[in-house]
Amino acid sequence: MDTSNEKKSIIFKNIILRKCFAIIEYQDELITAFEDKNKLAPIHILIVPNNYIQSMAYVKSKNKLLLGHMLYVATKLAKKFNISKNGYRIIINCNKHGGQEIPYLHIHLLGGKKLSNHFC
Ligand code: DGP
Repeated sequence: MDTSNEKKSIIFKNIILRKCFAIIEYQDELITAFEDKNKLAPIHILIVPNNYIQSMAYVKSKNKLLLGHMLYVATKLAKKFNISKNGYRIIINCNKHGGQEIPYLHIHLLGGKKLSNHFC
C-alpha cells in the first residue's frame, strides 16, 4: 500500500480503536459500525471489519463468515433505525473503478429516504 492509501485507511483503524471520533452504532469482536461523516442519506452507516482488509478484492476464504456477519449486522441496524419496512441500500465500493475512496473494506448502509435508481 502506498503512503497516501495507508494514511486514509488509518482513519478507520483509529475509529475502531476509538482514537478518532465517530458516532459508533455497533461494535463487537469482529466488526465496527459507525456513522459516515459525509452522510448521503438520513441513515448512512459504515460497517467495517476490526482486522484490516483493503477491499473486496482482498477477501479470502477465511473471511466468508465475517462478510456474512457484516451483512447480518447491517440488517439489524436497519431494524434499529426503522428503515427496514421502507427499504434501504447496501453498497460496497471496490478499488478504483468501484469508486472506493478509503482503502479499508466497508459496507455502506443507506436509508431513511427514497434513494435514486442510478448506479453509475
Ligand atoms: P468509499 O467511497 O466507499 O471508500 O466510502 C468512504 C466513506 O468514508 C465516505 O462516504 C466518507 C467516509 N469517511 C471518510 N473519512 C471519514 C472519517 O474520518 N470519518 C467517518 N465517519 N467517515 C469517513
